[in-house]
Order: sequence, then structure tokens, then C-alpha cells
Amino acid sequence: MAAKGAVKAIAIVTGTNNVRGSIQFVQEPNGVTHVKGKITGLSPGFHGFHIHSLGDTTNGCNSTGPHFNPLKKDHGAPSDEERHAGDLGNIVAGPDGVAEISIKDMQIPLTGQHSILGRAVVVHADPDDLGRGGHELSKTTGNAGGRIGCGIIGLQSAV
Ligand SMILES: [Cu+2]
Ligand SMILES: [Zn+2]
Repeated sequence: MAAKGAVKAIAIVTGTNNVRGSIQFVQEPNGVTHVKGKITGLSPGFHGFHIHSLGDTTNGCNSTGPHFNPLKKDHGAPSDEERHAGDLGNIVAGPDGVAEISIKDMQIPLTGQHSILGRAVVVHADPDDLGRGGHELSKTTGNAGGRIGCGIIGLQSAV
């Protein structure tokens, strides 16, 4: 149950092949945002999962911009001090291609200056190396490969 006073948002994820899903964001009054939902149609295994800065899908997921990074940090793991606000790590799809998502994070509010409303949630083809892979892209994208699904984060009824 969401606490009284929670702010809620929803992103309907669509993408290449059969990638589909629905992700809900609930910001509790203490500032923690709970990200929960399900994405289907994935290849089994790890997939990078981020908030990207733009809610623009003119050219599909490719026009959602870079990782949401209001504090001008390097890419990292959700638990790192040095991370983009949008770095939510990986989601894991089972053999059936379904990833069940439940993430709690302090850096993705639905209110205020660094709100993620109107931005996009993106799921990638490959695992996010959390900045540790030593690849030239590790410190910017986690070398997570193509953008196979995305959805724009929009306000949802608070009731
Ligand atoms: Cu991403
Ligand atoms: Zn990042």
C-alpha cells in the first residue's frame, strides 16, 4: 500500500520485438521512490535499466537522451556515491523473458528540481557494467548496448 501523500507515476514500456511492460513509480513522503512493475519479451539475463533525461520518443528510445544526470557525475551502480541519478542498475529476466521489478531509490523523485516526471525509463539489450567494465562507455552508459524498450514517465492519479 502506498502511504497517504504519496505521489505516483506510470510508464508504459514498448520497444523492439515484443518488449512490453508497465512500470509504476511511487514516491513516499520520506523521499524514497519505489519502482515496481514487469517487463516481458526480454532475453533471459541482465538488462541495463535507467532513467534517461528526455521524454521524447520521436525516434523511438534513441531520442530519450543520455542518462538523467542533474549532478554531473559519472555512470555507476545505484549504490555508488558516484552515479547518475538515473542509474538504476540491472533488471533480470528469467528463462521466460519476464523481469519482475522492485527497486527503491532516493535519487529519482517525482517532485522538485530533480523530478523524473516527463523523462523516460529505458531498458537495454545488454547488462549494465555499473561503471566497472573498463570499456570506453563504462563511465557514461555502463556499456549496456541498444535501447530495446522505453516509456515516458507520466503523472498518475494519487488515489
Ligand atoms: Cu539507459
Ligand atoms: Zn548512467
